[in-house]
Order: sequence, then structure tokens, then C-alpha cells
Amino acid sequence: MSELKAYHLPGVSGTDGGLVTVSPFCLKLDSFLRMAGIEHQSITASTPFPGPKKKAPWIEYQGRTLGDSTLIIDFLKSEFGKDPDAHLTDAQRGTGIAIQRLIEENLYWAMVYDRWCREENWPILKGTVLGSIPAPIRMALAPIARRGVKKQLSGHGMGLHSPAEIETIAAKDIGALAAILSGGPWFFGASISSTDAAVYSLLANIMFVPFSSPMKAMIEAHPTLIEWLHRFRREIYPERS
Ligand SMILES: N[C@@H](CCC(=O)N[C@@H](CS)C(=O)NCC(=O)O)C(=O)O
Repeated sequence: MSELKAYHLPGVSGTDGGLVTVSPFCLKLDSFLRMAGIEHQSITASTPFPGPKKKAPWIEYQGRTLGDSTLIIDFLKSEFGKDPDAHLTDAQRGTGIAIQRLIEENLYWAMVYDRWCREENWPILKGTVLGSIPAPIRMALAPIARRGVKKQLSGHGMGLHSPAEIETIAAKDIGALAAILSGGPWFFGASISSTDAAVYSLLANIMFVPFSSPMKAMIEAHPTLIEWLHRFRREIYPERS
């Protein structure tokens, strides 16, 4: 059994193949591990609280515990000598970082808003994101977690906008992603890279989950993005295609 343990939040089964995990950051790490072919144990955690930063994902390896998907990926690249980005130019690496920030520091928060603040999604959230917490604890924890996430949304700034403003912001980001992807097949042309994993982890967490979101239609408005999502899934998660 591999000594690398990767902890992620629960997955979701869905009409569209479902997802290993409902957390984009955890899905990014899972995709990277598959892409790099690094043997590991994938462990579902009910909450992010046991992680070293109280966020998911985290890993345990040779007595070390490490949090943050990007720091973990950087560590694994050097520890295992496997880099799916080895073929990229410096300019592509720079663009990759900019795309990752768009995904993780901006568009992610529009997804968080849809999941945690839209009333129609509240029962779905309790059954998925919080779904593996024992029911009595979940009932007590859910409203506390919701207050905490709303505070995070305000602190970030996304939560201060009206729903219509959030939609405008999200549409701009999704349009930018479609424009950068262009004809593909991958974000940087002929070879898949960790930028594809970063973008997939969020867009799949909008498209392949039971939450309602105006972003579903925004993504569907770009057939190239939809084709790319399915291409990524066929390549990295063929069992779910
Ligand atoms: N920068 C971190 C972000 C991780 C993160 O925000 N994870 C979310 C789940 S998608 C989490 O654990 N949130 C719990 C919280 O903030 O209390 C990474 O890349 O791993």
C-alpha cells in the first residue's frame, strides 16, 4: 500500500458520472495525482478540520502532513520527479498561474455563493458537501458552517455583490477561459497540463454536480468548453465518462 495518503472531501454521484470530490481544490490534487501517475491512497474526510490548515485537501507522507493543493503539487513534483508541465514554456507557465488565480481566487467564490447562499441548493449541500458527517452532528454544524462561509464570502468581497453582479463577474471569467482555450485540445495546445486540471476541477464542480447554478448555462454557451470538459474526463477519469 502506498505511503502517500491524500485526504479529500466527499464525492458525489450524478447522472453525469459524478465526481471524486465536491471540493475543486481536492479534485485538482486528485487529477494531478492521476495525471502524474503517482501511487497514493485516496481517503475521504467528512470535514476539512483535521487538515493542517483546516482546509481540504491535505496529504500525509513519510510522517509529514502538508496542506494547500498548490503547495502539495509543488512538493509532489519535486519528491516524485514527475512534472506534467515539463513541456511548457516560461510564458505558458506564467499564463497558467494567471488562469489558476482566476479560477481559485475569483470564480471559485461565485461557485461558493451558488452552493451556500441559494436557498434551493441548501438541502443539496447538506447531503453532499456535509453528507458524510453523522446526521445529529450535521444538523447542529450546518447552520454554523453556513454562517462561517457567508463571512468568508463577505471577507473576500464576492459576497458583497448582488446575485446579478456575481453572474456578470462569472460570465466574464468563463468567457475568458473559453477564449484562452480557443481550439484546444488543451489549454496549452497539444499536451494536457496542470492548468487543465485546475480549470477542470472548478468547471466540473459546476457542471457535474446536482447544485443549480446560472454558471451551468454560461459554460454551455461555449461548446468548446463543454467538449474540453468531456475530453478531460475521458483522459483522466475514463471510468466516469
Ligand atoms: N488554497 C487552498 C484552498 C483550500 C480550500 O479552500 N478548501 C475548501 C474546500 S473546497 C475548504 O476546506 N474550506 C473550508 C473552510 O474554509 O473552512 C488549496 O489550494 O488547497
